[in-house]
Amino acid sequence: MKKLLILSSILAAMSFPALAQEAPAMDADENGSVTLEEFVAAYPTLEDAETIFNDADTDSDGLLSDEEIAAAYDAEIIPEME
Ligand SMILES: [Ca+2]
Ligand SMILES: [Ca+2]
Repeated sequence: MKKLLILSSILAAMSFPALAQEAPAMDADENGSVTLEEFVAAYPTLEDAETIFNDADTDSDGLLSDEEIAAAYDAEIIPEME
């Protein structure tokens, strides 16, 4: 009975990760930056994903930082996640 209670509180905690609302699920390996591969994986139906990625990657280092992603959302370069 006690084990069941612990399990359900673990599951409840996992269902509500902090910042889930803020951080897009693009950074699959959660290393703080998004590669083109991760970007494409997050938007499998997006046409011209590479072009959009390069537009969003303002310092052209091949990675999207949190700031670049936020700016790209603001500029509507990246469509809102469904
Ligand atoms: Ca990553
Ligand atoms: Ca960049």
